Amino acid sequence: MKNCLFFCFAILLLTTSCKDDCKDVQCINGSCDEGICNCFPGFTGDECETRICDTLVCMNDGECVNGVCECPEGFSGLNCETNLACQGVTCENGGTCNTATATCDCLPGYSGDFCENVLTPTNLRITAVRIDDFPDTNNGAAWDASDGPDIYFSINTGTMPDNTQFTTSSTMNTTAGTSFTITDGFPLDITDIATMRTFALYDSDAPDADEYMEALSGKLSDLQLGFPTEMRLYDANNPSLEFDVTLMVEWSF
Ligand SMILES: [Ca+2]
Ligand SMILES: [Ca+2]
Ligand SMILES: [Ca+2]
Repeated sequence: MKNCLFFCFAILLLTTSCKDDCKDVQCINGSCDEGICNCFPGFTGDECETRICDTLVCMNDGECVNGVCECPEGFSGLNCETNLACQGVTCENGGTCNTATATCDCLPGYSGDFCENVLTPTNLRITAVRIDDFPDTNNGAAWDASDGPDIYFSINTGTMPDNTQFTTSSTMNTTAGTSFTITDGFPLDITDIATMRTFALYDSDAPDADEYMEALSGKLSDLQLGFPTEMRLYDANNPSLEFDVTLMVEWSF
């Protein structure tokens, strides 16, 4: 025990007193200066034991030389990650620069060298509808006596709801507050998105007459911000209106 104490104390003394010299410092690929290893090019680590090229990734066929990426013509950056072909090329409307051609690859609906032109859609295809909110009650009464309403969705031209033009199938006995998606009845192709339309929900009560639930009127073109894949029918000015429906759509140009 005594021996050990003395030994440990000696080690401690040694380490503190040797801080400023290189007696006990081993620099595998470098030279020692005041107790610190200065590594040769291409090496790193306390003892310069690590070859930088073992861990450095040089992209785009770059080659690691002495710890530095040497990039082929047309590329730059620490990892050769920058393709100079696209430098100064700014693509608009979500387009991305194609480094092979140094031109912009545009999202559907846009054209031009920089995707600056907005195309006019020729067709809007509705593939499904998701119902997120509908009136819980029929002016305080239950929609159906013993179970939930059997909801279907209609689209018609004009400002009044009309379930004789386009309707989906019904989702039986729905529960308020639970979203559901209807695909039956779709796709529906619409070429005139600027026409005034009414979107409505009904409770199917066949063989009796169906009950109208709620509706919203408007032009699909007013909802068009870019070319979204989902279009929400919702009245932001009247959030208490229990009607929140989202159309799943595809555009053609
Ligand atoms: Ca009913
Ligand atoms: Ca029902
Ligand atoms: Ca019903």
